[in-house]
Amino acid sequence: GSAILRKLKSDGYSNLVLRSHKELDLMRQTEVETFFKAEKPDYVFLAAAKVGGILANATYPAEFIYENLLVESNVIHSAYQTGVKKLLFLGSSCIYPRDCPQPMKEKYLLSGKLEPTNEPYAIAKIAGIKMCQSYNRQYGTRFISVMPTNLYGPGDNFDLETSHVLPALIRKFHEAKIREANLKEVASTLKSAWADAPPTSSERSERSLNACFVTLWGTGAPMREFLHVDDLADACVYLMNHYEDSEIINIGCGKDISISELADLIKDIVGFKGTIRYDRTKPDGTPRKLLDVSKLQALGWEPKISLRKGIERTYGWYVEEGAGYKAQGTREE
Ligand code: GFB
Repeated sequence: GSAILRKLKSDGYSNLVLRSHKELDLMRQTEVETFFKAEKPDYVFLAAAKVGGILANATYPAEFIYENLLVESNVIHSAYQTGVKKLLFLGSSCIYPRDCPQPMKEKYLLSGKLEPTNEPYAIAKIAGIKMCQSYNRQYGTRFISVMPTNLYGPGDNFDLETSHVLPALIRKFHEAKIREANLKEVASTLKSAWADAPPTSSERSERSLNACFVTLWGTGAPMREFLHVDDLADACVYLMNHYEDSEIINIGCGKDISISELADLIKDIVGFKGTIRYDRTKPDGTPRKLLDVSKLQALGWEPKISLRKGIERTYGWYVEEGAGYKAQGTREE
């Protein structure tokens, strides 16, 4: 949501109707109806959702299905009632079947079983798509649904329990780099103390290992596609202006990498020198999630931010503002 707002402002759009989560709770039907009747917006970007990484989805399935169903029902229905000219609904790539042929084409929606770790969230997002399509069919509305791949960027949730993988790894490597630097400092002050009774080399390597490693979840083998939120926002505004179809449309970059490759890239950008371990008690989730973006490309849209550049920018933001930023992991209007 905040990336779309940045994009609209930089493109010179004015007359933007905004409410924070505090000001308007989209789960409250009456509040939403009152807001739409009073403001009568022409165009609506429905980015608000309860979102989270693999563990948050598995731990809070009731919240993920309940909150998302309420938010999208209230907003889509009020948009219809008040004659909104066009609405863009943001879905997710997890709406596709777990064992979907890759890259995933729009036509594979509802062609197989969903990934169990995020099924409640995916079902809520599929319900949102079906609402848009049904309202278009019965009432002649112009509600479009876009399916973004895994997103990252400034303003993300960096909480280690509830976040997605990319912000989690930025934080884990950053904090490990600080531990690494502290350890070096401690080692140099202890050097003289160790002169009489130096630790054995195995003691020493045990100590430095404990301080200088980062633990990732799962096996590192799953493949994921990542898109910077500013590219997503650019695509959303582009589609609001150029896409009219009821059929869903994917938004991604068309390239994926394994979680272990992603970890190596973030480790390099952050400048951490230690080792990576894998906690195999944590789930891997979907083995691969790569979107087929040919439909979007045919409309003339391409992403502009490479993964390395995007992570560098996001890491810069995290160091400057992220540590003090209130983690969302919840709805954002
Ligand atoms: O980003 P993520 O949480 O969600 O995890 P999904 C992606 C992969 O990274 C999984 C691994 O295989 C994780 O096991 N991973 C490794 C980690 N280390 C970590 C870590 O420290 N934190 C996290 N979070 N993951 C989500 C769905 O699936 O994708 C949502 O649960 C949504 O519904 C979102 O659709 C886009 O990509 O697996």
